[in-house]
Amino acid sequence: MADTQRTLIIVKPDAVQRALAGAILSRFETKGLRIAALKLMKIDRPLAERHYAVHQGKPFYEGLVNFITSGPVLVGVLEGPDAIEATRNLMGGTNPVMAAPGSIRGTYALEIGQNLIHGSDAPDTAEYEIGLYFQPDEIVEYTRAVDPWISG
Ligand code: 3AN
Repeated sequence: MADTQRTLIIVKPDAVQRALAGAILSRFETKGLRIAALKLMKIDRPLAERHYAVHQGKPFYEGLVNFITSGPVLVGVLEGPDAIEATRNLMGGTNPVMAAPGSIRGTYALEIGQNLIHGSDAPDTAEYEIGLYFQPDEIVEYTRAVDPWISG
């Protein structure tokens, strides 16, 4: 059985403005992942800079920080077997033009700078990113009646 993991997702400002937030969240739910935390918020510049610290100095960094702070986002923690990789696969590749058909980016997006969704890329980044957005007591531990039919 796969390891249960937690991962951070951000439904980005373009998704909220395009009224795709619910549709995108629904993709993760129907996959079987459990929502362990969720909030609508505006990311301020200091938080965006901490989140995207690894991209500092890259040509797209400034645009990336401006974009993620440009409007409300839905930030969440998803939980489930191999949640990090499962989420990344559902998101599709970073460049939506190349993203797999059927993936979130492959279905709804065309521009790398407006690619709708963020998901942590590894266990250490997931832990770091969850800690940026949530206090430990904001993450809810529970099981759903369907969980044994999804995993276990
Ligand atoms: P992903 O979001 O697929 O994990 P990362 O972590 O490499 O991709 O990049 C973070 C974000 O930076 C991407 N979601 C995208 O919005 C932006 N980005 C990455 N590479 C580029 C690029 N070459 N040009 C413009 N924006 C980029």
